[in-house]
Amino acid sequence: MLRRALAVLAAVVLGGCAGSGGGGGVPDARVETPEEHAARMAWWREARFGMFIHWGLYAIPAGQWDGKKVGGTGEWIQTNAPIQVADYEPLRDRFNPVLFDADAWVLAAKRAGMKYVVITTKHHDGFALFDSKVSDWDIASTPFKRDIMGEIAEACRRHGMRIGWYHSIMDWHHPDYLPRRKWEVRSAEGADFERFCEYLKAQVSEIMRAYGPIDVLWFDGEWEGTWTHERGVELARHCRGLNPSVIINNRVDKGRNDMAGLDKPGEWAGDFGTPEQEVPARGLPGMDWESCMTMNDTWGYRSDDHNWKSTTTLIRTLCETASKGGNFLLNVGPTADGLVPEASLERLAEMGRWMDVNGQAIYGTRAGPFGKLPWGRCTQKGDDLYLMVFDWPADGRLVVPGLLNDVKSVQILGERTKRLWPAQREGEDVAVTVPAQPVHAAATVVKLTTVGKPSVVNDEPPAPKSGVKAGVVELIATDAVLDGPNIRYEEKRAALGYWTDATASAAWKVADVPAGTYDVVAELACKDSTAGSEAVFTVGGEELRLTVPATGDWGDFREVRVGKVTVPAGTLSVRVAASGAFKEALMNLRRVRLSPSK
Ligand code: FHN
Repeated sequence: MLRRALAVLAAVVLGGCAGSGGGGGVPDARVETPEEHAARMAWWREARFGMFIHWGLYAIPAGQWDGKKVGGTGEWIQTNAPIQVADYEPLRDRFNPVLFDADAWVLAAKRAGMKYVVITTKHHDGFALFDSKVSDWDIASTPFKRDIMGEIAEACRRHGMRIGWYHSIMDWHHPDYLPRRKWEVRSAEGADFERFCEYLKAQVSEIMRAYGPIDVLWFDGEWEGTWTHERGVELARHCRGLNPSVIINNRVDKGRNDMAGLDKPGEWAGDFGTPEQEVPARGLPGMDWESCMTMNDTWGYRSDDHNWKSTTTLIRTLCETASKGGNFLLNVGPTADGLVPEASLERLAEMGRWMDVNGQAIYGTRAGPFGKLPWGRCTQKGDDLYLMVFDWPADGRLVVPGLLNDVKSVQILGERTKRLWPAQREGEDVAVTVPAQPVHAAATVVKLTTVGKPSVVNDEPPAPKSGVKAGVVELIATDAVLDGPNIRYEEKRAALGYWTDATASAAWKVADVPAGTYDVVAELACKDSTAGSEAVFTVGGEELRLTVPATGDWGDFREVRVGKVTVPAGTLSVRVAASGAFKEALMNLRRVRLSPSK
């Protein structure tokens, strides 16, 4: 699929839009070879760690409007309040971030061990942080006037960092963008989306031409119906035509499976998948991907968001992401004055101290060979295994399960004696003798060099847990096929969560189900204030409806009887979705069980 997707992108860049009969007027459609693609992606795969920056007019209200708190992330305040365009525009006259210092921001990223910076040139509110020749809804029309993109680009080059531009397709300001928000008074009369696409292309051309070669284009806001696969393929072609080495994310096109970030099967433009606020349970095998996350709960600055993830969590997420072969794009949301919040700077500095010692376990590594490790994660580079140990063994024995190789050497990164540590074989496992105390509480890295290419017995991802056991059909959250926006598997709850969109669904297929009548039970949780949504369980050909009950909070799971069904023998399809009344979220769902009726 990846090679075909590359062919799509390459053909778009170098020839007509793939699958569209060669439009675009560029005759020489040449497919980028895997070697050329690998060369283009090389620095990005090496980097593994970058800084995301969400900054714009929304930093001024910082989550409040008309004296009231507005829910949601800071950069969505225009829609969440909501704020009519005419009432949002005066923010332009107040944007004067006199404390903005591009070098300070870029150095904070560099000292954290990050290798690239991706900053919002334009978010959904349409406001350009650069001096645009095609709009006065831009930085030049503010008291600040300075060209933020230019200063960031120069600082990145000064400090050896790669440059990424985030650019939103969705635009809540431009009169030609459609659809309008439901709450808008602004008429859609005369709006011409084709004209908007020309405007979008013109601004993308500006940010690609005005600042020298840009390394990453990070599109977003691609999910609305007006943006199409054809438009995405054409925009990607246009960008690669301006800079053949630019790397483009999958949100330029329509291939993103929402927050899960991975491409739906098919032929989509874009070089990497973009899971958001999570690390996919099994990574995204066979494709490049990057998990983007906030450090607290918001992308754009909110003055009231103090829910900061600990540095331990951030370091372990970096380890988790790299151990599955992905990049980690960690966000900061600067204030309206131009300062990165102190809490962010503290965490970045602490991550940097960890990376100073352990960076080799992250940079240029690929996914480790193990399916699951009880004590931590693992990355690999040639014959070196970087065992990133979160739970340090109290007995001084680190057991590496299923490692078939003999061990050439064992070092512990940052360990003061710099000595080698003994390893002995124990059946299929290798036990490494380690000191009583870890080097770093968040993650201590044991670098184990094998004799020959590492191979392990449990290199398969965990087998699906769903199936028929003793006549009972168990459907486990982790095996569900998810569809629709936001819904995702939450490791820490071993359940499906973020079921915040009424179009989302979870589905299972189970073979060899005996014919019979079954009682259907769901193990679910639902916060009291959100209870009452209507769910439909489609089991085989029957539909069971459930009004989702309150269970206390999102982590309070209990078994709820859904109903009774009769099914024929064979493969059974089960699907759970919202149907009818819908509150903020449908439920958190851990499992569905069908037990033979007594
Ligand atoms: O709606 C945006 C959101 O504001 C933020 O920019 C994130 C970052 O990946 N992207 C969209 C939500 O998926």
